[in-house]
Amino acid sequence: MGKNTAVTLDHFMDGLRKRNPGQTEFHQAVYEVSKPIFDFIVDKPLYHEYQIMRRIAEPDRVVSFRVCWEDDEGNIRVNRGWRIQNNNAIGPYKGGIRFHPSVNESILKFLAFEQTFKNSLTGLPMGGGKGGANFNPKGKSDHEVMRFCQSFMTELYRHIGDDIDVPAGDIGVGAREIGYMFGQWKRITRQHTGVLTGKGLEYGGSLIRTEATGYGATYFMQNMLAHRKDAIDGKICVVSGSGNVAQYAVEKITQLGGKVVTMSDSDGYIHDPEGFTQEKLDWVKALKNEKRGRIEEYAKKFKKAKYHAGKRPWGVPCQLAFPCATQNEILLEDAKTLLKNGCIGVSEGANMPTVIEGIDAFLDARILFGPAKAANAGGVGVSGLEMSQNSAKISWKEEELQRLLTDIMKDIHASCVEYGQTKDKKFVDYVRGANIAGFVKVADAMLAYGVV
Ligand code: NDP
Ligand code: 2IT
Repeated sequence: MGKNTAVTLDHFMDGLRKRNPGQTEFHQAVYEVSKPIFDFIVDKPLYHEYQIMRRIAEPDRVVSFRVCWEDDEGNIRVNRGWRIQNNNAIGPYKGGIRFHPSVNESILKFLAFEQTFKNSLTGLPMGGGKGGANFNPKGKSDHEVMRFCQSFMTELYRHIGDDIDVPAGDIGVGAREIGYMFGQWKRITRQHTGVLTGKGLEYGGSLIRTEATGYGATYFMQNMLAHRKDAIDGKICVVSGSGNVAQYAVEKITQLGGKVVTMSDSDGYIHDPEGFTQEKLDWVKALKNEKRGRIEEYAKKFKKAKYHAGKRPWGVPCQLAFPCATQNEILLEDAKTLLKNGCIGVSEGANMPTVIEGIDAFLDARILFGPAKAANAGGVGVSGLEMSQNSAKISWKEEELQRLLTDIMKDIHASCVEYGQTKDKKFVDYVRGANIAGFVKVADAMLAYGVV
């Protein structure tokens, strides 16, 4: 064995930045994970000798391809698609597909890297992957989206499989897109298996997959609060986003007695001081999912609410914050504002919504901070359950799935406490806990395989 034991975090990060120039989101995600891991493995030479972090931070493969399609006016359009297969040490690659104009290799590499640790935390046998395209579904007709999805799958199909790599939804990819992609996969391969998750209930989807990420992020907050003998009931909550994750976070928070006063999209946020009810939320679901409208409409319909164009909701005073839109949406100054206004808990429904300096501010203030890979793992957790149902050719009942989701979130919380609690038991650093708990299983599987 060589002498790789002396590598420091700085040296490791310097190398990573040099090998991946300009991929700032990827650097950020690797740094967030590596900080606690390098501390944890300082007296564990095997992980150094076998270059475990270096290997997890080098995707198994990055597939990039052209996606050509025809719009409704007969113009030929060209986009770029990717699938990043980061690590399959503990199970088939698994992770969502994102369609958004901002998508690039750096963003997908950060997401695939994060997914590896998140999936490990769920306790289910899933490796980490992510994919997507720089395609903007906004303003496109259903048939344009269909043609794009078909063209995307015409290349992607050769890289995936129910025991190889199982994609799902993410930003810009919901039930409609999964349907079009699954239809094309089935057509090309003549197979009907569980190769995608988030499928419609008629063709192999699982109950509560739609709800799972938002519900799960709320359960994670509930678990963090319960650990401090506190609860969501009666607390003012600020939520960002108005897509899949945000909608079901708002639903569960409201059911648990929290008062949600904001939702947002990329154009601005609405502030409803009276708080959401199920009725108002159902209106938002129809606006977003069926009419594909903008959140601004909410303030026209519900007169007590105000729309704030071009702004994020973090200035609205709250006790709990649920970022559920996208990466880097809580900057350092937003974190400071939240703290100043009395925020005591953050549960990240989105992936990497808080910048590193913001995370440090939350940890320094010792508030409850649930990092994405723990807090939003309920979505991929139920995807794992969808895979199990598909391979066994059965469907579990809703009650059973609800119980399994709450158990998954409880177990993730317990793993974070196990690895993240300070010696005096006065504080849980959930960032440290989640990263180490996610790392150990993947790392030990890699050690078992030797050098591959
Ligand atoms: P959706 O596409 O359903 O909704 C995304 C929401 O975020 C929309 O309100 C969208 O606004 C807003 N948004 C997207 N990009 C930006 C941006 N650049 N700036 C500001 N707002 C933006 O996606 P999801 O709800 O599925 O995903 C939200 C987050 O949750 C993402 O970080 C995703 O990775 C993460 N996640 C999703 C899971 C899932 O199961 N779906 C699982 C785990 C994590 P607009 O309509 O204007 O684009
Ligand atoms: O970020 C995520 O965990 C997801 N987009 C869901 C992945 C999945 O495979 O369900």
